[in-house]
Amino acid sequence: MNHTPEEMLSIARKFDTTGNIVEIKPLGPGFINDTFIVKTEGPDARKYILQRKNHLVFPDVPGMMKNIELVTEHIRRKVIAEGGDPLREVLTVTVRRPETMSEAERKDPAGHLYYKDGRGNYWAMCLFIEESVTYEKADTPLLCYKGGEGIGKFQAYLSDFNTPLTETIKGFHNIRWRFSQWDEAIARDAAGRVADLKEEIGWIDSRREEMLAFWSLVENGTIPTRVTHNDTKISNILFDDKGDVLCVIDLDTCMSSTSLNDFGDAIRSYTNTGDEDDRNPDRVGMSMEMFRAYTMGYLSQRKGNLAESEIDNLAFSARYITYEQVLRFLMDYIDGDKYYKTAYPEHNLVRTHAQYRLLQSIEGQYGAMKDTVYEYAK
Ligand code: GN1
Ligand code: MG
Repeated sequence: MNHTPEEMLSIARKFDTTGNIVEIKPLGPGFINDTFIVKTEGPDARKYILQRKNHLVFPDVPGMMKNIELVTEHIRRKVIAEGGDPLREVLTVTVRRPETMSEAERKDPAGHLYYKDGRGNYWAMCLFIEESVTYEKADTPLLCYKGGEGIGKFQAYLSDFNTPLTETIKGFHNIRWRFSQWDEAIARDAAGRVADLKEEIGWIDSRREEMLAFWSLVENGTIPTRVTHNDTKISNILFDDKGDVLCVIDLDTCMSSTSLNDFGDAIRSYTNTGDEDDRNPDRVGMSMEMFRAYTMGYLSQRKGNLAESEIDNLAFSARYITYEQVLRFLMDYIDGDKYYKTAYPEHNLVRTHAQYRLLQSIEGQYGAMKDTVYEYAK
């Protein structure tokens, strides 16, 4: 569903940019949303990020944008109080130009935060943060340490955030909910692929009980609920040129859940010696050195603030989130590739195999991971 340059320009002009818009170009390999960079010229020229938010994945884009406004305003107050740069250390949402808003949009409490075009697409904009660096992989332990420290700070900023947030994706990291989707996907067999996936389906089935046992601890309150990011892979973090975390981006899934999601998903991403979708599973595995560095950085910020149940399950969260990712890639393959963008027909199956190899590697090093957590939690 492509938009003409004229349509893109007219969409971008709905937002309150400074300067004259001179260029709109696609950016990055996002799996869910379509992202563009918008350049303006003139004395107050700037760059902006324009996104078409995937409303099939996020059914309540207005609610999601309201979450993002609330969370970024909260963090901005903290950044200012610490003497930081509020335009670089937290995302800044670019609001609508008031004169482009309809009466209904003015009445909508989130109406200034998004534009819905004539085709039913939702668009939102934020400032582009200049001189920031992103990574697809973590190549050094220092980068892992810094990434852990950055997410630790992000969670600390939000530790006193008390406004209820919209659940932007139902049951996002709730494995009980994922299993109900999974069982339906298997029964539907929409793409006729189930018969050829006996082995892969077995990987999911054999771990069902231990995953449910973990999630029960969240459901019964043993593991507390906090405001968490829920998508902490390395490419969702901006670093500065000194290697410190500058800003946490991609706040679409920021909502209440367990802080363990953020640790687990980061370990899934930072410690992988191969790629998330590596065609050669022999390249894939968890680097204990990277695990140690990330854990050290994260706990340097959070150790006094986590419950014992969180510390006890920190290492397990990497198994949980990686398992969930295997399930989600495989379920999408079974469904006929409806959720994740794919670059080739078997892409979701390749992702499934690569993430499964990572899961096995994490399981094999689980004892050492727990020891490392306790070492830095002291
Ligand atoms: C998606 O949106 P993005 O590319 O940061 C996905 C994550 C997955 C990740 C796998 C909303 O993240 O949950 O872990 O791909 N986001 C959503 O790379 O489903
Ligand atoms: Mg992202």
